[in-house]
Amino acid sequence: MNEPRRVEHQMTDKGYVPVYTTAVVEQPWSRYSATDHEVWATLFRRQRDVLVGRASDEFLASQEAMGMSPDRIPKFDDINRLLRARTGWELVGVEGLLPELTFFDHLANRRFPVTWWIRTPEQLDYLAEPDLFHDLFGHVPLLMNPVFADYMQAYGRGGVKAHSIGQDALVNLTRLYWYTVEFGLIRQADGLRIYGSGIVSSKGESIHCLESPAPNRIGFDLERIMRTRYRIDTYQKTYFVIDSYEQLIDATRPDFTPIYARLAELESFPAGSVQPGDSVYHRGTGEGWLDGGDV
Ligand code: HBI
Ligand code: FE
Repeated sequence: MNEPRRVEHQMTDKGYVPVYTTAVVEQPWSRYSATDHEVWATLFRRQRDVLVGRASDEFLASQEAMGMSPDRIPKFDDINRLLRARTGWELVGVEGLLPELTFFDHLANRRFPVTWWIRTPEQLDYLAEPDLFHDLFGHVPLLMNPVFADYMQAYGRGGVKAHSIGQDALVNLTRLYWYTVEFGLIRQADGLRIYGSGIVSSKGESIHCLESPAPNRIGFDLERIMRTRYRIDTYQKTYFVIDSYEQLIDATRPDFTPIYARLAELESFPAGSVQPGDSVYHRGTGEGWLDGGDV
Protein backbone atom coordinates (compact mmCIF):
# COMPACT_ATOMS: atom_id res chain seq x y z
CA MET A 1 0.00 0.00 0.00
CA ASN A 2 3.07 2.26 0.11
CA GLU A 3 3.11 3.24 -3.50
CA PRO A 4 -0.09 5.30 -3.97
CA ARG A 5 -1.70 4.75 -7.35
CA ARG A 6 -0.47 7.87 -9.15
CA VAL A 7 -2.91 9.78 -11.23
CA GLU A 8 -2.02 8.69 -14.76
CA HIS A 9 -0.20 11.31 -16.81
CA GLN A 10 -0.22 11.75 -20.55
CA MET A 11 1.63 13.92 -23.03
CA THR A 12 -0.66 16.54 -24.53
CA ASP A 13 -0.13 19.77 -26.49
CA LYS A 14 0.06 21.47 -23.07
CA GLY A 15 2.86 19.14 -21.98
CA TYR A 16 2.83 16.24 -19.50
CA VAL A 17 -0.41 16.67 -17.57
CA PRO A 18 -2.25 14.45 -15.12
CA VAL A 19 -5.25 12.74 -16.61
CA TYR A 20 -7.93 13.40 -14.05
CA THR A 21 -9.94 10.48 -12.79
CA THR A 22 -13.33 11.50 -11.46
CA ALA A 23 -14.11 8.22 -9.70
CA VAL A 24 -15.24 8.37 -6.06
CA VAL A 25 -13.53 5.54 -4.17
CA GLU A 26 -14.04 3.99 -0.73
CA GLN A 27 -11.18 4.76 1.70
CA PRO A 28 -9.17 1.49 1.81
CA TRP A 29 -8.49 2.03 5.51
CA SER A 30 -7.64 -1.57 6.37
CA ARG A 31 -5.07 -1.65 3.56
CA TYR A 32 -2.98 1.31 4.78
CA SER A 33 0.49 0.05 5.73
CA ALA A 34 2.37 0.75 8.96
CA THR A 35 4.49 3.14 6.88
CA ASP A 36 1.38 5.02 5.73
CA HIS A 37 0.29 5.50 9.36
CA GLU A 38 3.85 6.52 10.32
CA VAL A 39 3.90 9.18 7.57
CA TRP A 40 0.59 10.52 8.92
CA ALA A 41 1.96 10.51 12.50
CA THR A 42 5.22 12.25 11.52
CA LEU A 43 3.48 14.97 9.49
CA PHE A 44 0.72 15.40 12.11
CA ARG A 45 3.17 15.87 15.02
CA ARG A 46 5.47 18.14 12.98
CA GLN A 47 2.65 20.35 11.82
CA ARG A 48 0.84 20.58 15.16
CA ASP A 49 4.17 21.60 16.79
CA VAL A 50 4.59 24.46 14.33
CA LEU A 51 0.90 25.44 14.16
CA VAL A 52 0.08 25.93 17.85
CA GLY A 53 0.39 29.71 18.16
CA ARG A 54 0.39 30.18 14.36
CA ALA A 55 -2.83 28.54 13.11
CA SER A 56 -6.21 30.11 13.84
CA ASP A 57 -7.94 29.08 17.07
CA GLU A 58 -10.86 27.78 14.99
CA PHE A 59 -8.58 25.53 12.92
CA LEU A 60 -6.84 23.98 15.93
CA ALA A 61 -10.07 23.55 17.92
CA SER A 62 -11.83 21.95 14.92
CA GLN A 63 -9.01 19.41 14.47
CA GLU A 64 -9.30 18.46 18.14
CA ALA A 65 -13.11 18.34 17.99
CA MET A 66 -12.76 15.86 15.09
CA GLY A 67 -10.59 13.68 17.28
CA MET A 68 -7.69 13.88 14.82
CA SER A 69 -4.52 12.43 16.37
CA PRO A 70 -1.12 11.16 15.27
CA ASP A 71 -2.12 7.62 16.33
CA ARG A 72 -3.55 6.61 12.96
CA ILE A 73 -4.92 7.88 9.68
CA PRO A 74 -8.49 9.02 10.46
CA LYS A 75 -11.37 7.00 9.03
CA PHE A 76 -13.56 8.98 6.60
CA ASP A 77 -16.64 7.22 8.05
CA ASP A 78 -15.86 8.44 11.57
CA ILE A 79 -15.31 12.00 10.36
CA ASN A 80 -18.45 11.91 8.19
CA ARG A 81 -20.66 11.04 11.16
CA LEU A 82 -19.39 14.15 12.96
CA LEU A 83 -19.26 16.44 9.95
CA ARG A 84 -22.74 15.57 8.60
CA ALA A 85 -24.23 16.36 12.01
CA ARG A 86 -22.26 19.60 12.40
CA THR A 87 -22.47 21.27 8.96
CA GLY A 88 -23.96 18.74 6.55
CA TRP A 89 -20.62 18.15 4.79
CA GLU A 90 -19.14 14.76 3.99
CA LEU A 91 -15.81 13.50 2.65
CA VAL A 92 -15.62 11.45 -0.52
CA GLY A 93 -12.48 9.49 -1.47
CA VAL A 94 -10.89 10.35 -4.81
CA GLU A 95 -7.76 9.37 -6.72
CA GLY A 96 -6.31 12.90 -6.81
CA LEU A 97 -6.86 16.18 -8.65
CA LEU A 98 -10.26 16.34 -10.31
CA PRO A 99 -11.37 18.25 -13.38
CA GLU A 100 -12.46 21.67 -12.14
CA LEU A 101 -16.17 21.22 -12.88
CA THR A 102 -16.24 17.88 -11.05
CA PHE A 103 -14.47 19.49 -8.09
CA PHE A 104 -16.88 22.46 -8.02
CA ASP A 105 -19.89 20.14 -8.26
CA HIS A 106 -18.71 18.21 -5.18
CA LEU A 107 -18.30 21.43 -3.17
CA ALA A 108 -21.67 22.75 -4.38
CA ASN A 109 -23.22 19.60 -2.86
CA ARG A 110 -21.24 19.75 0.42
CA ARG A 111 -18.97 16.90 -0.56
CA PHE A 112 -15.23 17.48 0.00
CA PRO A 113 -13.01 15.27 -2.21
CA VAL A 114 -10.16 13.75 -0.18
CA THR A 115 -7.34 11.88 -1.89
CA TRP A 116 -7.34 8.32 -0.47
CA TRP A 117 -3.54 7.77 -0.60
CA ILE A 118 -0.87 9.39 1.53
CA ARG A 119 2.59 10.48 0.34
CA THR A 120 5.65 8.24 0.82
CA PRO A 121 8.40 8.96 3.39
CA GLU A 122 10.57 10.26 0.52
CA GLN A 123 7.89 12.88 -0.30
CA LEU A 124 7.53 14.13 3.27
CA ASP A 125 8.45 17.71 2.52
CA TYR A 126 6.82 18.30 -0.80
CA LEU A 127 4.65 16.78 -3.43
CA ALA A 128 2.96 18.49 -6.34
CA GLU A 129 -0.56 17.09 -5.94
CA PRO A 130 -2.86 17.15 -2.92
CA ASP A 131 -2.51 13.87 -1.00
CA LEU A 132 -4.55 12.61 1.99
CA PHE A 133 -2.50 14.66 4.44
CA HIS A 134 -3.00 17.96 2.58
CA ASP A 135 -6.75 17.35 2.23
CA LEU A 136 -7.59 15.69 5.55
CA PHE A 137 -5.24 17.60 7.87
CA GLY A 138 -5.44 20.86 5.92
CA HIS A 139 -8.87 21.29 4.32
CA VAL A 140 -11.30 19.20 6.39
CA PRO A 141 -11.12 20.75 9.90
CA LEU A 142 -12.58 24.13 8.95
CA LEU A 143 -15.59 22.40 7.38
CA MET A 144 -16.68 22.03 11.02
CA ASN A 145 -17.14 25.81 11.15
CA PRO A 146 -20.68 26.60 9.89
CA VAL A 147 -19.67 29.93 8.32
CA PHE A 148 -16.63 28.54 6.51
CA ALA A 149 -18.68 25.50 5.50
CA ASP A 150 -21.22 27.84 3.86
CA TYR A 151 -18.38 29.68 2.09
CA MET A 152 -17.02 26.46 0.63
CA GLN A 153 -20.45 25.53 -0.74
CA ALA A 154 -20.91 29.06 -2.13
CA TYR A 155 -17.50 28.74 -3.75
CA GLY A 156 -18.50 25.46 -5.37
CA ARG A 157 -21.76 26.93 -6.69
CA GLY A 158 -19.80 29.94 -7.98
CA GLY A 159 -17.34 27.61 -9.68
CA VAL A 160 -20.07 25.71 -11.52
CA LYS A 161 -21.42 29.06 -12.76
CA ALA A 162 -17.96 30.45 -13.62
CA HIS A 163 -17.28 27.30 -15.61
CA SER A 164 -20.26 28.12 -17.86
CA ILE A 165 -19.17 31.77 -18.19
CA GLY A 166 -15.67 30.97 -19.38
CA GLN A 167 -11.95 30.65 -18.69
CA ASP A 168 -11.36 34.26 -17.56
CA ALA A 169 -14.06 33.93 -14.90
CA LEU A 170 -12.52 30.62 -13.76
CA VAL A 171 -9.07 32.22 -13.46
CA ASN A 172 -10.52 35.04 -11.35
CA LEU A 173 -12.38 32.60 -9.10
CA THR A 174 -9.39 30.25 -8.74
CA ARG A 175 -7.35 33.19 -7.43
CA LEU A 176 -10.01 33.76 -4.76
CA TYR A 177 -9.74 30.08 -3.73
CA TRP A 178 -5.95 30.26 -3.77
CA TYR A 179 -5.64 33.38 -1.58
CA THR A 180 -8.31 32.30 0.93
CA VAL A 181 -8.91 28.52 1.18
CA GLU A 182 -5.32 27.57 0.31
CA PHE A 183 -3.15 30.48 1.52
CA GLY A 184 -5.35 32.70 3.68
CA LEU A 185 -4.50 34.46 6.95
CA ILE A 186 -6.99 35.71 9.54
CA ARG A 187 -6.62 38.55 12.06
CA GLN A 188 -7.21 37.54 15.69
CA ALA A 189 -7.00 39.75 18.76
CA ASP A 190 -3.59 38.20 19.49
CA GLY A 191 -2.24 38.70 15.96
CA LEU A 192 -2.32 37.24 12.46
CA ARG A 193 -3.01 33.50 12.22
CA ILE A 194 -3.14 30.90 9.44
CA TYR A 195 -6.29 29.22 8.11
CA GLY A 196 -5.19 28.32 4.54
CA SER A 197 -4.75 24.61 3.85
CA GLY A 198 -1.75 24.98 1.58
CA ILE A 199 0.08 26.71 4.44
CA VAL A 200 -0.97 24.46 7.35
CA SER A 201 0.27 21.35 5.53
CA SER A 202 3.71 22.93 4.99
CA LYS A 203 6.14 23.44 7.89
CA GLY A 204 8.29 26.02 6.11
CA GLU A 205 5.43 28.14 4.84
CA SER A 206 3.66 28.04 8.23
CA ILE A 207 6.64 29.96 9.63
CA HIS A 208 7.46 32.03 6.53
CA CYS A 209 3.94 33.43 6.00
CA LEU A 210 3.85 35.04 9.47
CA GLU A 211 7.48 35.73 10.35
CA SER A 212 9.48 36.39 7.16
CA PRO A 213 9.92 40.06 6.14
CA ALA A 214 9.77 39.01 2.46
CA PRO A 215 6.04 38.68 1.68
CA ASN A 216 3.34 41.33 1.62
CA ARG A 217 0.49 40.92 4.10
CA ILE A 218 -2.56 42.79 2.83
CA GLY A 219 -6.17 43.10 4.00
CA PHE A 220 -8.78 41.01 2.12
CA ASP A 221 -10.39 42.77 -0.85
CA LEU A 222 -12.42 40.56 -3.19
CA GLU A 223 -11.74 42.17 -6.56
CA ARG A 224 -8.12 42.97 -5.69
CA ILE A 225 -7.57 39.26 -4.96
CA MET A 226 -9.40 38.15 -8.12
CA ARG A 227 -6.99 40.31 -10.15
CA THR A 228 -3.83 39.08 -8.39
CA ARG A 229 -1.70 36.36 -9.97
CA TYR A 230 -0.09 33.77 -7.67
CA ARG A 231 2.78 31.29 -7.39
CA ILE A 232 2.47 27.53 -7.64
CA ASP A 233 6.09 26.53 -7.09
CA THR A 234 7.32 28.75 -4.23
CA TYR A 235 6.04 30.44 -1.08
CA GLN A 236 3.47 33.12 -1.82
CA LYS A 237 4.71 36.68 -2.40
CA THR A 238 1.51 38.08 -0.90
CA TYR A 239 -0.82 36.78 1.82
CA PHE A 240 -4.31 38.26 2.22
CA VAL A 241 -5.80 38.73 5.70
CA ILE A 242 -9.50 38.38 6.55
CA ASP A 243 -11.04 39.83 9.71
CA SER A 244 -13.46 36.91 10.10
CA TYR A 245 -14.87 33.93 8.22
CA GLU A 246 -18.08 35.96 7.90
CA GLN A 247 -16.12 38.34 5.67
CA LEU A 248 -15.64 35.46 3.19
CA ILE A 249 -19.29 34.45 3.04
CA ASP A 250 -20.39 38.10 2.81
CA ALA A 251 -18.02 38.61 -0.13
CA THR A 252 -19.61 35.74 -2.05
CA ARG A 253 -23.23 36.91 -1.64
CA PRO A 254 -23.39 39.19 -4.70
CA ASP A 255 -23.75 37.83 -8.23
CA PHE A 256 -20.19 37.67 -9.64
CA THR A 257 -21.25 38.08 -13.29
CA PRO A 258 -20.81 41.89 -13.36
CA ILE A 259 -17.53 41.49 -11.43
CA TYR A 260 -16.17 39.09 -14.05
CA ALA A 261 -17.24 41.50 -16.79
CA ARG A 262 -15.45 44.40 -15.06
CA LEU A 263 -12.28 42.36 -14.38
CA ALA A 264 -12.14 41.18 -18.01
CA GLU A 265 -11.36 44.78 -18.99
CA LEU A 266 -8.63 45.23 -16.36
CA GLU A 267 -5.01 44.14 -16.13
CA SER A 268 -4.12 41.46 -13.58
CA PHE A 269 -1.61 42.33 -10.82
CA PRO A 270 1.80 40.69 -10.33
CA ALA A 271 1.84 38.35 -7.31
CA GLY A 272 4.25 40.58 -5.35
CA SER A 273 2.74 44.00 -6.09
CA VAL A 274 1.25 46.43 -3.56
CA GLN A 275 -1.61 48.44 -5.03
CA PRO A 276 -2.96 51.92 -4.18
CA GLY A 277 -5.86 51.42 -1.78
CA ASP A 278 -4.38 48.24 -0.26
CA SER A 279 -4.78 47.91 3.50
CA VAL A 280 -1.14 47.02 4.13
CA TYR A 281 -0.30 45.05 7.29
CA HIS A 282 3.26 44.52 6.06
CA ARG A 283 4.96 45.67 2.86
CA GLY A 284 7.30 42.81 1.91
CA THR A 285 11.03 43.23 1.29
CA GLY A 286 10.78 40.80 -1.63
CA GLU A 287 13.99 39.04 -0.60
CA GLY A 288 14.32 35.65 -2.29
CA TRP A 289 11.56 36.32 -4.80
CA LEU A 290 11.89 34.74 -8.22
CA ASP A 291 10.93 36.77 -11.27
CA GLY A 292 8.37 35.39 -13.67
CA GLY A 293 6.25 32.32 -13.00
CA ASP A 294 3.14 34.12 -11.73
CA VAL A 295 -0.12 32.51 -12.90
N1 HBI B 1 -9.27 18.42 -7.25
N2 HBI B 1 -9.22 16.68 -5.70
C1 HBI B 1 -9.08 18.00 -5.98
N3 HBI B 1 -8.73 18.86 -4.99
C2 HBI B 1 -8.58 20.18 -5.22
O1 HBI B 1 -8.27 20.96 -4.28
C3 HBI B 1 -8.78 20.67 -6.53
C4 HBI B 1 -9.14 19.76 -7.53
N4 HBI B 1 -9.32 20.19 -8.80
C5 HBI B 1 -9.20 21.58 -9.18
C6 HBI B 1 -8.79 22.46 -8.04
N5 HBI B 1 -8.63 22.01 -6.81
C7 HBI B 1 -8.52 23.92 -8.26
O2 HBI B 1 -8.29 24.19 -9.63
C8 HBI B 1 -9.69 24.79 -7.76
O3 HBI B 1 -9.36 26.14 -7.85
C9 HBI B 1 -10.88 24.53 -8.58
FE1 FE C 1 -5.89 22.14 -1.42
